[in-house]
Amino acid sequence: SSKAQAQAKGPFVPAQADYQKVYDAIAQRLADETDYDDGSYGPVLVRLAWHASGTYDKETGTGGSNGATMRFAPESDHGANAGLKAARDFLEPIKAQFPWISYSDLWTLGGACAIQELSGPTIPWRPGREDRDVSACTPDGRLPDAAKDQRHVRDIFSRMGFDDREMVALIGAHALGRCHTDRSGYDGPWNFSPTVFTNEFFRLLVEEKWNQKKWNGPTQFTDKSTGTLMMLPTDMALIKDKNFKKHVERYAKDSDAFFKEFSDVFVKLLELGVPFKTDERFVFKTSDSE
Ligand code: HIF
Repeated sequence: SSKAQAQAKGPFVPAQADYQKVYDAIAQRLADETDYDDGSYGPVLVRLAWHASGTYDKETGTGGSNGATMRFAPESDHGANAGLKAARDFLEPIKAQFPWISYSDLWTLGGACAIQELSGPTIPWRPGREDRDVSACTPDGRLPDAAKDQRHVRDIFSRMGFDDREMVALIGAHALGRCHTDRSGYDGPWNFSPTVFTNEFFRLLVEEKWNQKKWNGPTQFTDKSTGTLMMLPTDMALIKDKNFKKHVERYAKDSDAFFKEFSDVFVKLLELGVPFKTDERFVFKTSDSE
C-alpha cells in the first residue's frame, strides 16, 4: 500500500526490540571486557549516566542527560568528570554498531543496563534524548563535592528536584565501584562486592565503625574491621543527619525497599529535563533471563 511505502521511505523509528539489541550489545561487552578495575566496566557506566544527568537545574531547565554535552570540553574536563572517558570510550563500539541511537540515549541506557547486569533492580528506560552541541555544556560546579557535608548534599540534589528520601536511596549506588587516586584523589571501594548491586553500602554505614583514614590524601573514612573499605565525607553525612539516617537504617534492613525506591529515583534522575515525546518506558531483559 502507499502507506506502507511511505513508512518504508521514512526515517528509521526504533522500537523496543531495537533498544533491546543495544542493551544486549552493552551487556555482552560488559561480559567480555573483564580486564578493568574489579572486573567490570559496569560501575563506571553508572557513574557516566549519573554525571550526564546530574547537571540538571530545575530553575533554568538546563543540564540533564539530554544533549550528552560531556563529549565536549569544557564539560569533559570538569574535575568531577575525571575518569569518565573510560566509560565513554567503552560505549563507542556500541555507537558504531547502532549509529541511530543518540549519545544521550546510549549513555543513560548504559547506566540502566549496568545496574541490571550487576544484579540490581530493573531500571525502566525511555528513549528520546537528542544530542546537543558544545554551546549546551553546563558550567562547572553542578555536580557534588565529596569533601562537603549534608548541607551541600541537600543543596545539590534539591536543585535537581529530589527530596531527602530520594537522595539517600540514590547514594546507595555507592555499593558499586571504587574511588581512584588519579581521578578524584580518594581511594578504595565502599564494600567487598563492588561489582554487585546490593544494600551493603547502608548496612556497612550503620554496622561498621568508621575512622578517619590516616594518609596524605583528602579526608575519607575507613572501616575499623579491615581498614580496606572507604566512605566519603558526603557518605558519612547520611548518618550524621537524622533525617537522612532514618532512611539509611531502613534500607540497611530492607533490601527490597531499597531496590524499589532506588529504581524509581534512578529512573527520575536519567529523565531530568528531557523533553520526551512518549510516556512509554521499556523494561529490558537481562542477559541471564534470555
Ligand atoms: Fe558517586 N562518586 N558521588 N554517585 N559514584 C564516585 C564514584 C562513583 C559522589 C562522589 C564520588 C552518586 C553520588 C555521589 C557512582 C555513582 C553515583 C567517586 C570516585 C566520587 C568522589 C570517583 C573516582 O575516583 O573514580 C558524591 C559526592 C555524590 C553525592 C553525594 C550517585 C548516588 C550514589 C548519584 C551515583 O549513582 C559510582 C557507580 C561510582 C564508582 C565509579 C567507578 O569508576 O568505579
